[in-house]
Amino acid sequence: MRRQNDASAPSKALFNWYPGHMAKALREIKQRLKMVDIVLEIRDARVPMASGNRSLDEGIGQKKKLIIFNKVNLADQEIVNKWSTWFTEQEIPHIFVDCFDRPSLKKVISMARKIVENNRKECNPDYIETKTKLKMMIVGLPNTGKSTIINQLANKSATKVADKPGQTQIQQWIPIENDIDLLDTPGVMPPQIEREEHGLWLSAIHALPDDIAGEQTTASFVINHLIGIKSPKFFERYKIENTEVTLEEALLKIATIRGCLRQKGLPDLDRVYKLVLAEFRAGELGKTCFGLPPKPKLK
Ligand SMILES: Nc1nc2c(ncn2[C@@H]2O[C@H](COP(=O)(O)OP(=O)(O)OP(=O)(O)O)[C@@H](O)[C@H]2O)c(=O)[nH]1
Ligand SMILES: [Mg+2]
Repeated sequence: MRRQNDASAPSKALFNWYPGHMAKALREIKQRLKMVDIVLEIRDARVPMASGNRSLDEGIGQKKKLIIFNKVNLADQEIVNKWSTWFTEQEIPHIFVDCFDRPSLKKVISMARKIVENNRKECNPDYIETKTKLKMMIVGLPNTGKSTIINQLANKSATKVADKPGQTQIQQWIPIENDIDLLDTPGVMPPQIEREEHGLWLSAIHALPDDIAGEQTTASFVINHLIGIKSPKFFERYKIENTEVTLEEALLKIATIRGCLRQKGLPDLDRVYKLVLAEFRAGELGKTCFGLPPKPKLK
């Protein structure tokens, strides 16, 4: 079921987006697993848990995996630190990166190489380290930056990128350095989004296309979130002085300050929704995360 421009409480089904090409992509990922040494799962640092995908995990099975939380430059550093501690405690290999920052991205390669080498040693105690080719598969939700990471590592525009979910449609091998091959794969959503809230988070970061939840629903959620966390950049950018502002007041103020007006000075809210989403996704309304790590269980 799809509804557009409806800010009322969205139904669960609203967020399910699993077109046929994703089922095919998942099948192809499973088929190619045998060919790779390690899977790099790309998630969004703003949504560390809900930008994972259980169906991908099941598909990957026992294959070694390194999680890369990309776009850390758009995330709240304090919350990122909490997540990093939590993933370390769970002994889940991971790294947070801004993939446009080359040195941090280079660490991905050394970490992946180490995991593969350790695994080879575990499987074969007589194994002697040799410089064999490293083959890595890049998987993850749509729009998390898989292709951008590959291009950054390859230092050229080897695969197409765009700020829209579903850009990559076919698998493609890309050689980087002399001894590494990376396999780019199309983004795969979970067949079911478990919590309504997660659908909103994934819409906000544009892992889901805007016509699934509707721009009004997603932009209203984003504005409420930014008011809730009192994001200074949000208030500064739209010159909103009252941090207790309501959604309706904020929408009117943004329309006025940014000239999103129809005839007779009426606010053009559709333009406001688009503007807020574009500016939020570009990081101009402040760094933020959705969700916190699970609390430790009381013993
Ligand atoms: N700010 C920021 N933007 C990023 C980063 N990495 C990727 N992007 C942007 O995210 C958008 C999506 O990037 P893609 O590489 O096409 O994402 P993808 O995961 O390959 O997407 P699909 O092919 O649709 O699954 C692009 O606009 C990139 O410029 C990052 O670390 N920081
Ligand atoms: Mg891509």
